[in-house]
Amino acid sequence: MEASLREELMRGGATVVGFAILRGSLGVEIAHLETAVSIGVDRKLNEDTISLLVALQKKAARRLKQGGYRYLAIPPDSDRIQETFVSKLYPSFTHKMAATSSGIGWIGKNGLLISPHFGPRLSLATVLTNAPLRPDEPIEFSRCGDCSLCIDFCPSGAVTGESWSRYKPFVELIRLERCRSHKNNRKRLRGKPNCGLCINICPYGRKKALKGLLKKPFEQVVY
Ligand code: B12
Repeated sequence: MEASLREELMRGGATVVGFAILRGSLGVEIAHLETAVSIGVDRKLNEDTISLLVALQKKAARRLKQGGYRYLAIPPDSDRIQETFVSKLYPSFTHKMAATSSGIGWIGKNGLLISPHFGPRLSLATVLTNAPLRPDEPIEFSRCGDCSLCIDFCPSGAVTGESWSRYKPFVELIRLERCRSHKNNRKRLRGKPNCGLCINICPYGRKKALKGLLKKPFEQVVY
């Protein structure tokens, strides 16, 4: 089922799809759905991306339902939906956890899921299920190395420079208050909160080298 589900989602517009077992990492309300289908789309987290991610989740859900399995689609932007069951799951669930666990990438110094091929430009959604999907290999350590571009270029000084690993997953990577207040200021001044410099500056997954900063994109660098 893994191969055909992955293929269907990729045909539907997913950039990457991974499978993971999240045993021991889920809250009690959802612990019975310990298998994750993690879906990444290489776009900005705008309305089109959200609609595509939601459509892909529906495809996955339909497939799982046909197979007689249970599922729960955790929406990409569920913090905007108040007072629903999924909106209350944040303390026990994050899309990034599903993505690292299914080998899609690691958590970079910029606090974002970084895919070796697409960098931090993926937006994420997850479908949890009790289907016995064979898991992919998790990525356990950061591959950011000595790179400090996101630290140097963050306009609010929010990136701490700490390194993520699966064994120290909640280390403070981003000073959230600084990131939030910068976004709020942008919203006040420009009408939109988007910043995204820590995405744009990341050399992973860039099509072109960063002129004067790096000789070649990181996707060609082997650690
Ligand atoms: C609240 C929120 C924010 C807040 C706080 C951000 C933050 N860093 O926590 C604010 C408003 C500041 C924000 C900003 C942005 N956000 Co935001 N945000 C969210 C939201 C809704 C919840 C995140 C959250 O609080 N989770 C709880 C905390 C505790 O977990 P976490 O930090 O997300 O993830 C940790 C765990 O997953 C853990 N982990 C990883 N692997 C494993 C494995 C195991 C076994 C375990 C136990 C743990 C573990 O490590 C992670 C880092 O500590 C998510 C959607 C979602 N539900 O996931 C989007 C999300 C994280 N945001 C996203 C994006 C794109 C952004 C922005 C780039 C938007 C923009 N253009 O400005 C910025 C980036 C800022 C930054 N550098 O972090 C994307 C990230 C995509 C990616 N490639 O990583 C998400 C996933 C939305 C999506 N559906 O794609 N965001």
